[in-house]
Amino acid sequence: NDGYELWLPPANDPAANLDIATLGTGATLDIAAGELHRDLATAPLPILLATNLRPELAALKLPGAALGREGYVVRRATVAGRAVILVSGNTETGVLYGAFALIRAARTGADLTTIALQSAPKVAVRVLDHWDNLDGSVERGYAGASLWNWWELPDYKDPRYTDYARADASLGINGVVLNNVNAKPDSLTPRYIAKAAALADVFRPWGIKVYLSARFSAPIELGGLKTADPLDPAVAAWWKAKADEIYRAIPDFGGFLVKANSEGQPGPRDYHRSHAEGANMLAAALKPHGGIVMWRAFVYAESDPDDRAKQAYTEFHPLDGKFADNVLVQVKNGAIDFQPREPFHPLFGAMPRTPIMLELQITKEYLGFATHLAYLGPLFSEVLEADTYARGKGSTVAKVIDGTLDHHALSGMAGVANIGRDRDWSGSTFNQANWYAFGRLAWDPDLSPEAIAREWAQQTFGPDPRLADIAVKMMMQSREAVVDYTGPLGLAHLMGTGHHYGPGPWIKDLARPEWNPVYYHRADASGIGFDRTRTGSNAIAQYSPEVARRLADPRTTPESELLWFHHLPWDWKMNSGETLWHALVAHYDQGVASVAAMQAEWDEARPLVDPERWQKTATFLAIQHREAQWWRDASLAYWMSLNHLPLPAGSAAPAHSLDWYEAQQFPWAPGQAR
Ligand code: BDP
Repeated sequence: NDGYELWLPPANDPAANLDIATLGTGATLDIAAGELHRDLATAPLPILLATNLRPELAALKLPGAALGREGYVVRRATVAGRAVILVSGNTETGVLYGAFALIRAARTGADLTTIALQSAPKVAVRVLDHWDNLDGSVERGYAGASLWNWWELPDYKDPRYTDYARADASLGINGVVLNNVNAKPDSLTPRYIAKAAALADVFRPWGIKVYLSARFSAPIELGGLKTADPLDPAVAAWWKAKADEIYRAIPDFGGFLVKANSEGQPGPRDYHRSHAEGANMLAAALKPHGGIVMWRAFVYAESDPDDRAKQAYTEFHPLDGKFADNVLVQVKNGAIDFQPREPFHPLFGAMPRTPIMLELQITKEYLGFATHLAYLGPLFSEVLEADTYARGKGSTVAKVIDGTLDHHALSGMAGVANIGRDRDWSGSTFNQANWYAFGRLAWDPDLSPEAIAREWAQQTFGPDPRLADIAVKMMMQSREAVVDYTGPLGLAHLMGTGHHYGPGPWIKDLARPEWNPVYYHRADASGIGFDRTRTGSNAIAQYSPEVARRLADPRTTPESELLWFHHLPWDWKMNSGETLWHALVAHYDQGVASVAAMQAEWDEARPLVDPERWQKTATFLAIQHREAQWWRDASLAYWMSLNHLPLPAGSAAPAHSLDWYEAQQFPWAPGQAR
């Protein structure tokens, strides 16, 4: 088993001969029926697929409005005198999602004779952001080359595109941004629009819309204009014509994703215009066609000497209420950059008049690439469950981004994809779970990451509960292990330069201060941590007063975020009574020990898993163990060079000197920006 079938291995039972019927016809309805034939081994009753609109179903009084455009009902019903399992929704897409829910239920051991499912997505725009370049490379991708074969498109539509769409649709993912946020203008040329249109044709019956990352300066590069100033009428006209052109090729085009004035990308600030003025100009071009703009708030400027963690808020908070109604502001989970743990971004809850979407990173840029096992469900849920207190207790990030807190119909969640052309799509079996968890949480941000892990494991490995138990146990400890060996107690951004793999807490000579790990940990002989309270950068003031009050005092700050918000002496007494230094060392040791525990657990799974997936995972865990040790040893060697403290009794000395760790080099690492 090479993992190609993801969590949807076909039942492969031609004898099953299931009785599956549809009322009416349609491409999506046919796909839904096909999926049930493909994936279900048995069913206790005939299965009937139909939209609620069918007169045959009128007597059933199925929920209508509650399902919205994409929700479904799956339940026993009697239709035309026959007992069936009915899969229904207001649209064919709803029926398709219902079919996948039925498959999921069957695969996770539900009794189909009593099945009664009803669900509608809480988030409207559920997109994967592919950071795929037109040259076939993937920025921060660790699973091979880009899935999109731009060379062969639009003529050849690799069947793999359909398999990809199946996987997305099985989770309810309804949008795909095809190209890197660091966008090239070429993706907006007629040649590439035709290629995007070919992919859109494949994805459409699976309920998936195509979006493009747009380079803000394209009117100059492609249109020959002198400026990309959003208030210049010629610029606005260029974008309007471009949008019209795209919609002629892709009538249901989703819209643009924009990274502007960030890390060298052009944007409205180049013309002294605001992000809102830039976004609204694009939004106006898309509006007549029903398209949206996803405008990223990931900005930090060279010219701004303030704490990097504050800059996005400083820039975007004053713009609340200034964005057009088809703009979503896309905010990363934390204020820095997809670290293994970050406190929630202060913009959540702070812009009530603007729909804010959440951006998560599924690809593990800062969590050991594809080789380390880190199940991200707990990371995703941690931010979703975080309470912003924006409208009092219970104002969770989930409620901000699903639009319920501030009554926005437009809502969204984006995940930076971890998908490439590797046979197993995501570089490892367990990385598939991160794609899965993102999709499930985008549908329902309140799902439990542990429940998601279990349903993923059962579908991926088969129904044996012993195996699912082992997999879930490993998964649920895995992300914390990475936090422990890379940056415990709120430390972050301590990685090597460029590739972002491996430890580099000593790095201090990069051109911009905030690129250097020393900027983030601020350690010296007397202490460690970034003071973001009133005596420091006062970043905590960007949170609601309730949250800020808790964060102002190290005693009431969660220990997991302690050094993110506070600079403390090495002998600071933790709540446990031990010193900060000893607690820090214990976390590093725990990180390495957790990986060893995962290895032992996976050994137990050996008789229960196919050899191919077992072996690859076992090998990767061995790499992870070696590198967890490296992270721990290199970090401790560095901290000790500053604090000159001995290690607590029982904690082993680093294997090498600090010089040795500092001298380690990578000639090449996958996924780097080019
Ligand atoms: C950073 C990545 C960089 C991306 C950037 C972004 O290192 O490659 O371009 O995020 O999100 O984490 O724009």
